[in-house]
Amino acid sequence: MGSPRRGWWLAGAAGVVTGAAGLAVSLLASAAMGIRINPVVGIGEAIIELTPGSLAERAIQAVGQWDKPLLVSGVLVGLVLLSFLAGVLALRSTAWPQVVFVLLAAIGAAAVLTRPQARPTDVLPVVLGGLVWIALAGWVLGRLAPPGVAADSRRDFLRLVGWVAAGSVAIGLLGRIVGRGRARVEAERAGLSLPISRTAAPPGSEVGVAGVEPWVTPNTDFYRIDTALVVPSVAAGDWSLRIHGMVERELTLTFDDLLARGLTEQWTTLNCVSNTVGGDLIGNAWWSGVRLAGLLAEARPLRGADAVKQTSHDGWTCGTPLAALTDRKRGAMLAVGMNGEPLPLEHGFPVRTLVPGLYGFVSACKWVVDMEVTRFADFDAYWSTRGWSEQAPVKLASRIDAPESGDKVAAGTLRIGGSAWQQYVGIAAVDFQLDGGAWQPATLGRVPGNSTWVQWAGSVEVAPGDHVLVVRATSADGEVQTAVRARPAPDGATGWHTVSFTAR
Ligand SMILES: Nc1nc2c(c(=O)[nH]1)N[C@H]1C(S)=C(S)[C@@H](COP(=O)(O)O)O[C@H]1N2
Ligand SMILES: [Mo]
Repeated sequence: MGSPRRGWWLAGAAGVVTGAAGLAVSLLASAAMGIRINPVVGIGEAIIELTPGSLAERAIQAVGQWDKPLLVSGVLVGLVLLSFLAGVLALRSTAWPQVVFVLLAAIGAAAVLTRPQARPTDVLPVVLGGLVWIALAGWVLGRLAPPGVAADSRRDFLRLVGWVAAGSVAIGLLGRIVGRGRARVEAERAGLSLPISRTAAPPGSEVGVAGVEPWVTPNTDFYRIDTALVVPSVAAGDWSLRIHGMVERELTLTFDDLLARGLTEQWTTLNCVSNTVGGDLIGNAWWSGVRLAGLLAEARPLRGADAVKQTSHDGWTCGTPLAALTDRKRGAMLAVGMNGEPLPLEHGFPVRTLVPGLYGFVSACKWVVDMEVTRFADFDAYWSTRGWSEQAPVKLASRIDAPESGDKVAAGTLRIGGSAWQQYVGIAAVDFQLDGGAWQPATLGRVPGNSTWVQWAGSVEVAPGDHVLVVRATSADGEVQTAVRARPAPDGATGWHTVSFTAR
């Protein structure tokens, strides 16, 4: 392997390349997922937090505005040095680089997770980068371990390190591009002033039982489901929607065209067909948008059309019954606002479809750019080719939020509550049953219209011991929620939500 000195440098360089590869993957994942606290930011901010105030002040006085760039460079230099060390240690044993990189990943994860605003998912990029480190430590640095890289395979080793270095640079560049695209659209979104209002939950909608999920779901807590690995970054100025197919008059709308039609606003609950009984893939928001019934009336669908195939900017498709979009009472819309803000990027900025009463996978197309009026018989949408139904109206459902399964509560009078929903039909009543006794009527929160969930509340007397609580809703159509258990696939779960808890 040439002179020992050169072997030493080569090993260190391979270590640095390994370190850079994991970091590049992790930064790309952060950019793609829209995570602000990437590992470098996390460690930098952790250092700021851990530095005694007086020392930080003196440091800032010494370097002025350069404090942040210097901190970031410092973090990177630290990573380079430790990666170099990992490479050199690989000459002794394959285990050493693994130990160094696992430690580094653990430090990164701890730094990210201890940031005050961190969400648990913010750690995923660090985990991904850590996995790359561990894989490369075995695959690349493992070749350095005794007996070491033989002279004849030295060129192969250099080539491998070269490829990994080139890959890291490519991933790093991609991360910058993704991050910039997103940052540009985020900036545009922050500067948009839409003619939309912000509204608090209507009086009486909250039943006031501790533990019941709020009637309005804040945007940051709203469940998110989509197939996009990278959230599409579509600027409002670049967006347009084409309505075509079986229509007399094709329409193409820009974002300004859309706003010029005038916005309507409404409370609507959106839920996912994958939600299990008692699950939380459901949220309720104040949506601002343009009614689809009016737009489709302008396009004048042809006789025989029964569906609209919607396509998103990232190529996802769904099929929606034409009748649900043209039904003026239902209030299907192209939404631009969610809880008084432009749509968050994750929820479809700049425009997404919202159709009360249909599960999201057949209606709520985010980043929607194309609507083809057609026939169900003539196309397959993304999920209908994967075992899910072509049509999927929301099923009648109810949920217990308080108590939760496994709770230990005080014996005596217990306040219970949760929510019930069947959008566009509405909820007439909710009943609950304790320990197999008689069904008792719950009191319901007041709701505006029939397309939101409804909170319910009640009181039960619980003696010390184990208890089982069951809930069941009745729709405004008189349907009583079925006890028959069905899985989410192909068109939505059914069954009564049941909670076991203990009183003492
Ligand atoms: N472009 C696009 N839109 C989509 C999806 C998707 O994968 N891609 N998923 C749908 C599904 S399955 C649901 S439940 C809702 C979820 O909307 P949300 O993420 O805003 O809660 O979006 C729908 N719209
Ligand atoms: Mo969904």
